[in-house]
Amino acid sequence: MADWFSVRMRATEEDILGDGGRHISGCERLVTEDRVHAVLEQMWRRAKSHEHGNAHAINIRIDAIDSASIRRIPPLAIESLAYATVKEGRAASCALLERHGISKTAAQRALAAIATLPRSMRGAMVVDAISGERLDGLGERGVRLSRMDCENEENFTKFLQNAMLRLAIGGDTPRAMAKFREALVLASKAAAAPGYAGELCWSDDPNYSTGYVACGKTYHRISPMKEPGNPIGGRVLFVRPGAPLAEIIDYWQRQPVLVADEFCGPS
Ligand code: PML
Repeated sequence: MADWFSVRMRATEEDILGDGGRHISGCERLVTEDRVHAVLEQMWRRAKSHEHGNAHAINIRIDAIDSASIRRIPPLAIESLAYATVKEGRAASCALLERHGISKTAAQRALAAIATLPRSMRGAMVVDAISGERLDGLGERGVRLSRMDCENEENFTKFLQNAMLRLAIGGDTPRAMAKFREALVLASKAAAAPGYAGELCWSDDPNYSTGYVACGKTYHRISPMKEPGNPIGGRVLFVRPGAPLAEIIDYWQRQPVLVADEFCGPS
């Protein structure tokens, strides 16, 4: 059995305000030993060339993972929706969430919470799917999902490329492909938690206006979710009222998860 390693990167700007420094970029991988070196190199390049600025500190942490502890899950199904304006994209996101048991109040509060963030968060806000109250109490840090990846990089890439062809998502750059890939892995892991209700997310990358809503076992890629040039993005994870919050957060942060190869046939 191959040995697996969780590799995590977090890059921050200089800590001028004494609060740990502004988050610039992060990355989470779970790979076999033979791929650790290549992943470290990708992380280094990403941290050094981010549109949010120059990284002052780059933290990389590697943890050995017991392969018997890894849980294998299916990826979410993929759909794509395109609109003429941000207003329409956000309205469609709300409608989708509402159709999957998230109240209008919670959906609208989540949209407003992301849109009015003063700066990027490291992790996600966890929100009650009915009241819209934020539950994690983790402030600007939020809940960072960790220890996740696809089981077979080559097949997963083909799976994503097939989905892009099927949905006529054209012209995407390698950077956009990487964002889509990472977001789908994260959203699939998030969705496999007990008490999970859905997710709303868009990127803080000023040049990337596509976001997504995950609900009903589907990743709905939606564009545009923000105006070009806007550096504010974020992620809200909705949980059902009374869901076991500590257990869910522990699963999101610590449980090693792979999107299993057996589910990554033609999408
Ligand atoms: C992020 O940067 O964390 C959000 C990425 C959103 C990706 C949307 C997509 O391209 O499917």
